Amino acid sequence: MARALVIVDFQNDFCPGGALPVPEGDRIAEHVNALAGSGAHDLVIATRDWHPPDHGSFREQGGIWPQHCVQGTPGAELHPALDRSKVHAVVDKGQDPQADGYSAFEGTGLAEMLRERGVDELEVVGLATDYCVKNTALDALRLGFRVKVHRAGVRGLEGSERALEELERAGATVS
Ligand code: VGL
Ligand code: ZN
Repeated sequence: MARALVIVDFQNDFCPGGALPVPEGDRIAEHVNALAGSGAHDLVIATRDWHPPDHGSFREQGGIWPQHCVQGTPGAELHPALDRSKVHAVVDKGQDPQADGYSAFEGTGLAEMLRERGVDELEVVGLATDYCVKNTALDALRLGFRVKVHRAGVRGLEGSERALEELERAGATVS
């Protein structure tokens, strides 16, 4: 069986200076790069929040977020501090204008990609702990993957602790 590292939405718009900045979002880089380069994963995946310009989660469309991670814009690019040379595949999420698309499993084919490669265990890091990291990890647990979340590799919009507790209750390992 195989293990994958999933780096959730480590993008410019979720880092300081971006459109929807997560406090200290850029501070995960060192831990994430160390994990990606550790050789402990058979597959390293980076997800991108990848919204159409009229995504329903944007305030202009009646949603709750400022416009962020619009497909093809600099804000939607992976953060430059992420060592791309260790990333095997990029998975784009949040493309359906009508769906929140917080989870990297929503409409992406990620579960099939992982199963094809025999992955049964996921290590999850990235941004934001309380939205896309949480929803991705909860979906992974529901789908039957073992899930480990690295505290040093996540940051939240409203903090991380509540989401990490919820993930532990749902069966994830938090370290
Ligand atoms: C996210 C809010 C809106 C995330 C994405 O990546 O956690 N949060 N879109
Ligand atoms: Zn989004």
